[in-house]
Amino acid sequence: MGSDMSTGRLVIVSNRLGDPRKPAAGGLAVAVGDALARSGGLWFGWSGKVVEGGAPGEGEVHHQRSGDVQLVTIDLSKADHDTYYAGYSNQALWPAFHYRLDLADFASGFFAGYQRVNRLFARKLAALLRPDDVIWVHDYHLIPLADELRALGCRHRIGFFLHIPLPPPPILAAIPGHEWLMRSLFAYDLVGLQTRSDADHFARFVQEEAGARALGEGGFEAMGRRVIARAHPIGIDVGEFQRLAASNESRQTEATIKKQYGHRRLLVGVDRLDYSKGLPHRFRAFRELLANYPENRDSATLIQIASPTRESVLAYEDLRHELEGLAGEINGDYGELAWLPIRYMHRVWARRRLPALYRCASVALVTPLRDGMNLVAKEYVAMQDEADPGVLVLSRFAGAAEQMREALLVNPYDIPATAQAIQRALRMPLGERRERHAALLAQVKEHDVHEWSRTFLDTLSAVETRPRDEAASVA
Ligand code: GDG
Repeated sequence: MGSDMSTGRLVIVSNRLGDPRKPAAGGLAVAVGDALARSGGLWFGWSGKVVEGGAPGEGEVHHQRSGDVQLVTIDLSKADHDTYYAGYSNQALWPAFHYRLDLADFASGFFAGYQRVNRLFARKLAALLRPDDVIWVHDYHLIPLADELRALGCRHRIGFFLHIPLPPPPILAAIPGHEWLMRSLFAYDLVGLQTRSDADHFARFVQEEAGARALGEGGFEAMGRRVIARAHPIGIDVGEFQRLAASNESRQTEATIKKQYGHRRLLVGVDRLDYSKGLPHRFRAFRELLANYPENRDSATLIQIASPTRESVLAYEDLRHELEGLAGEINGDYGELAWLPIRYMHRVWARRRLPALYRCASVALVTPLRDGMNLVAKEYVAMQDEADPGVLVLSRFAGAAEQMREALLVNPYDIPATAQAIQRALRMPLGERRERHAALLAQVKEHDVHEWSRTFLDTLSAVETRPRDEAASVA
């Protein structure tokens, strides 16, 4: 049987690390920071450094501390970075898991690099493990990590959380080596997915493709291994955002934006510049709004932050050009001397100034074509003035749509219908806005990031683990 987790050290593994002590770190650092600090934990991942000419499958390890937390990072050779990270993770798994097989590149060199780096991570991490550690692995870069650890004799409790969607079986089955990926997931004790529909896809896939037997309550058995796979939707740290919003800088930014755009209606979008986020569709819907509802001309202004990401990958460069073209066209067709319909910013907006942007916007456009969860939807809701809240227009294809039913849900592929929903959001009476917002805010507060990590780790600690000998021999 597995060890008692209450005494165990938490070990987080993710592709990149955050610094849990930095107040504006955001993301995973906030999510797991408390749990890491409480257990004097360890966080392991890639340092972000790429070594030109470095040997594949090797990398220097660095040790740092952040308060009570140990941060251990490893450099990657250029060959490993290009195949494991830019290649298999971001040009095969990312598009395929976002239902974009058309953009996926399954080059065999990518796959070999992915295996090699997971093996490297396992080897370096195994040397640091203590017997009662509990390991929590994050995201698609590291799916086979537990399998590699088990092959080295690791018997720890290991959980995995997939931050991106898990597509339905016919899409998964198109991935070369999908049997291997699926088998790797059975090396975990617990697999957390963002939504019930992702968990359904998992259940169908393992039963149809791996002949798994369902044991109830998300449990499955196949190949002599057992795994529990459940929906554990991620949330945000509402308190952290409230603190950011109360800061001087945030208040000043809010005042500046309000002064500058006082007589306009602001719409906001905050996304990484990724094709999954549906940005060209959003711009087209906004153009349709201006074309079909002329009262918005000279008034509605879309502020779109598109933070740079994965710029070495061609599909991202294409997207950037498409968006620049669209923004230019729309501004050219509709803009006036004193009004530009789209303020498109291809840069990172400081996190401490995000609340101001959310608070000034009457409408948030969160319209991904596919998204694991989408935290921006939750951040926007958390930052609204309860007395006069803005309206969230949310894609039904964001994981968040499963929880946030009171948003205006749209199909982002349907441009006229999305434009209509934006118009409805802009005209929504105060009473309806308050009612919808109150329900959404209660949801966001109840299911915050702390609840997410607590319930995941509680479930992991309660999983009945089996002797590992057979698992090690299967691997
Ligand atoms: C993956 C999944 C899942 C964005 N631009 C800027 C900026 N951001 C911040 C947002 C938000 C975060 O980054 C983005 O989170 P999302 O959830 O929207 O999307 P992904 O980055 O694709 O994250 C996603 C998530 O993992 C968690 O599990 O929800 O589905 O794809 O916090 O505010 N922050 C700053 N400047 C920017 O320009 N400071």
